[in-house]
Amino acid sequence: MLDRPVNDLSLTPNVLKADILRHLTFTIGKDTASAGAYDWRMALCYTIRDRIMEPWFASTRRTWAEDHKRVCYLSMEFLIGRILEDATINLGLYDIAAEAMADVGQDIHDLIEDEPDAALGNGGLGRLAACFMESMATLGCPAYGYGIRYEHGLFRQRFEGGRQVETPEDWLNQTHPWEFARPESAYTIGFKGEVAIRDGREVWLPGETVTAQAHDTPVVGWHGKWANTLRLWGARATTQFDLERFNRGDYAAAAEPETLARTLCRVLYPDDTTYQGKELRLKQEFFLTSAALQDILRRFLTDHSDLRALPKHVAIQMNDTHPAIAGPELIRLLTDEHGMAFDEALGVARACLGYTNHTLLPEALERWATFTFGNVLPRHMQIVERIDSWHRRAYPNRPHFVGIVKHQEVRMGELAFIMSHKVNGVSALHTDLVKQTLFPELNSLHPGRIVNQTNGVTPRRWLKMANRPLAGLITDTIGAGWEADLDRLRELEPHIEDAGFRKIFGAAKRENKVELSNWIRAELDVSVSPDALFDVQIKRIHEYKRQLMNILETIAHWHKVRSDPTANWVPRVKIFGGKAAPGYAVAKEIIRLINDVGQVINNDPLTGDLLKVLYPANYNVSMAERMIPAADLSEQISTAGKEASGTGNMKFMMNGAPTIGTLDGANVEILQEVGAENFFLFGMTNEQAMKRREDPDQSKKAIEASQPLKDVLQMIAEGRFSPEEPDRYHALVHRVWHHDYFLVAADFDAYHAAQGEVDRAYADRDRWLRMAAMNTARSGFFSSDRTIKSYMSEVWSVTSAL
Ligand code: NBG
Repeated sequence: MLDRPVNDLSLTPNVLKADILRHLTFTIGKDTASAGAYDWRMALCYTIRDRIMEPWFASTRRTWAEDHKRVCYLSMEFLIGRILEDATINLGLYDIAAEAMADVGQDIHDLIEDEPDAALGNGGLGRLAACFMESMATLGCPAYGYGIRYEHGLFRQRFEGGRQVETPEDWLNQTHPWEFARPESAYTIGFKGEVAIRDGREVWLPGETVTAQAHDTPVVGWHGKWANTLRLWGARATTQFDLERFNRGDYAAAAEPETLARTLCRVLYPDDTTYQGKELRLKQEFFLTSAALQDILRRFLTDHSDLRALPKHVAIQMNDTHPAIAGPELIRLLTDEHGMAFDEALGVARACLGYTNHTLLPEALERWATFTFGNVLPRHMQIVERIDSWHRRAYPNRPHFVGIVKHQEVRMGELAFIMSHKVNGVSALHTDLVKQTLFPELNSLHPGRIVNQTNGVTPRRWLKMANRPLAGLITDTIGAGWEADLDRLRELEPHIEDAGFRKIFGAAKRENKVELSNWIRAELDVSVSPDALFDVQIKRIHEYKRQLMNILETIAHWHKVRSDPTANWVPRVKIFGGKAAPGYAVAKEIIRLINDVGQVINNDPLTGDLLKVLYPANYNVSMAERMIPAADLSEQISTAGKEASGTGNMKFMMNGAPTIGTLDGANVEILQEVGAENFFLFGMTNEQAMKRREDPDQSKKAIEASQPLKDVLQMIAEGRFSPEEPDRYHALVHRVWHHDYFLVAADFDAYHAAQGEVDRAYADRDRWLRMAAMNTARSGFFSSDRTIKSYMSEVWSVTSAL
């Protein structure tokens, strides 16, 4: 079915073509004879961008005219990926644009592939922020996303001899056609210095300053009905270039202010689960937060005068603790700069602020040494102490060990909690654990403050755009409109009984698998059969996500196949994707092991096409869009209690890939929706895992009891996968035997058995197709539209402006 342009029904390919040619000439400065892919892509981007202006301006005007309450989403990460295709589809312009490009001899696919992937995030947390921006635009929820315009996004990954090598990402080397620089929206951000008393009031006299300058990118929702702004801050030197010093020959000193500015927005910290005590990171967090809050107050004050009314007009969401300095900074602005009394300012700030927790891993909960914190933000240190003593007085039952400042550290989780009117977890299980294990005391002091908001993903990008064959089948079967009303996928269920439907469903999946196979051949020079079972684990490499268990099980499977290669095995293609934080040595060893194992297995003539192990480098959003639609099996095998939610799991489900997984994060809710018969559940629960860890010999016992696992570890230890360096993995093997905190050994047999069950199910084509289709049909709950509606009513008290 053809997409229709949504704003302008008279728009034809010819009209669009004229625009493209006009941009090619006047914006890009090229003629058709000399234009390359880059030029054509730019011309197309500007043409599409033009069509976003009208809904964008209209949305802004409407928000102001109606004085509508708005959401400000503060996040250190926005993992947006490519924009061209997504925007074109949301505007209903895809078919017209494809035709217009074909008319000038260009393939729109090639142009789409030419766009750099904006990787301003590490993983789930950043991609969630991007899905939320799209859903807020789709739902007409007035919103600003506030982030940092990193010069280098997440590093680019290469493999050298199987090892991860990082190189800088340079997405801004080319013009980024979607953004508008707003030099007039600039704010001074201070650091360090001292606090003085002036007229009886504290004033902060920063020792260093930089200027935050806005860059706006419009985010358009489904059918172009609404568009919001993603405002990313860049930094520039506040002080003028010091000509005097320069003339004296003191070049380095003359450039100091520029260096600070440049450094601030240079890199995204490549780490999503371990916290690094870097002063620069704290400065980045404050830079983002202060710029956003100053912007929020400036906008508010253009047509209001009473700052006490702020919570009626803005909801500010802190995406994890990274912007948790928002509490003290908002208090500082309200008191020091606008003269409000402390207690009143605290009340106003708390009524505006909400905090989303994204992880229970203790190493990811930010804490700053009071020395560092007080040095970088001396005024905020005072305010934090004042918040803490206010809280202690207001809640006299507060146990002595609870508080923001403890053991000479500022604890950002506690700060964010105390300064928010709502705190949320990101899946039902995670939220329970936040209540019981992370903030039990604060939870009982503030009953009802912690609420659950199960994550979701945007079906426009992850189904409509990424999986055309399946999206087409869905529209043909239940009609248009499901894209913005994903519960309607349930209407597919009765059709699953129909063999004809199942056949087309299978054909759609196969089409995606053929495409992925072709890509794999081109990228990795390995050929795989599209009829094999595509078993995919793509996510950050972390011990708790247990890629190690997956590769150990792969070896066990390989061993079995080798012992009887002519038996009736289900051919498998094991696909891995993901980056490890550069400083995370164990994760990097796991990457190397996967690559080493792949080398051996992929060249084993005995197993041939029965088993392949693939690990394309530099996993990112665009690679996910390619892999998820082609996946048969979704690996969600984290140690129970460790994955807060997961969002990849939801994308696979939508695209008709059943999950093999543990009772962790949103898997629990996926299982509930799809039913046990359509999910391969295995492994310990969180309670069992905690109990198991009490036994110091638990992993040893598990290995002794499992012949397959013992054999696998033996093979690795003997250097079967690293013959040139047999003891390469001694430390890793030793870890599994003796320090297996993530319970790889203890869950291994259950996982191995579940994989056997997967093989049996896949061998029965009809059974498999039913399972796969059922996953799609029951995935409606995981639309981020549902999540955002729930935030709007339960956290933000914001209504749709549509
Ligand atoms: C991640 C969790 C995921 C979750 C995303 C989005 C961080 C700190 N946390 O399980 O690990 O899906 O957040 O909520 O990146």
